[in-house]
Amino acid sequence: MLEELLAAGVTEAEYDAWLIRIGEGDQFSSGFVEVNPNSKIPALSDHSTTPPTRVFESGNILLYLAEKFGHFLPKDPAGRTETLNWLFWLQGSAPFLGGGFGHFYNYAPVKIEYAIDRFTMEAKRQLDVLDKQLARGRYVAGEEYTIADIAIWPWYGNVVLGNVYGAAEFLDAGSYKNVLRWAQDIASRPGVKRGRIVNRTNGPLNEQLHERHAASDFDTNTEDKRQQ
Ligand SMILES: N[C@@H](CCC(=O)N[C@@H](CS)C(=O)NCC(=O)O)C(=O)O
Repeated sequence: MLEELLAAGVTEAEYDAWLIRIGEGDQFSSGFVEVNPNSKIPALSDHSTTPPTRVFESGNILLYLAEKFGHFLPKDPAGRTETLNWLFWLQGSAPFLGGGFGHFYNYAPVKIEYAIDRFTMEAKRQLDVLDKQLARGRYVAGEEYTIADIAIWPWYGNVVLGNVYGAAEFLDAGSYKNVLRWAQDIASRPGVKRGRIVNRTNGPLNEQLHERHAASDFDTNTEDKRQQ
């Protein structure tokens, strides 16, 4: 979202992205808990206000930034409501995809057939819902790129592009043609190409920017450069 705002010319969206290593428990440190008492990433602290404003829950972070800077959330009531329909849809659905399907299919140390079947069925049902919606327009909430796309792409976009869980074939991702077309479309956006590598600690070294404190970090501080 912040890279998209900068790409849209909002210079005030310049930001610091600090790395919170959840595998090492950084999310339980007192400083982080002050910003998000629920100890989950992402969390935002807006220091342009006095006192700083804390924002947690990814959906609320997107809404906060969209309203603060006036981008990616339609102003007309119908467009705004449809965008929020899909933003809230993502917040309700993603735990089934990540915590359900992703966990039992990919991460769980024991493979439980019933759990895999249950969450595969649900993940495919959600992909079908999204596919039907994307048959109606270029983006999730219509012809305009919104915070609904920004929220949904990292989950369902990455699944159909084969970037997470190694499950694209298993889920028959190619059959969700509209989701795939949308996922590829969004993947080509310059802001998305930059944003997806921020705070990333896996994958190719040139696609890992552990911390981002200035736009120039994309040129100088990716892990391939830091480890030279
Ligand atoms: N509903 C939250 C979910 C955030 C969430 O689950 N974050 C995970 C990483 S994807 C996390 O921080 N896990 C750390 C932990 O559970 O200790 C949001 O949308 O912001």
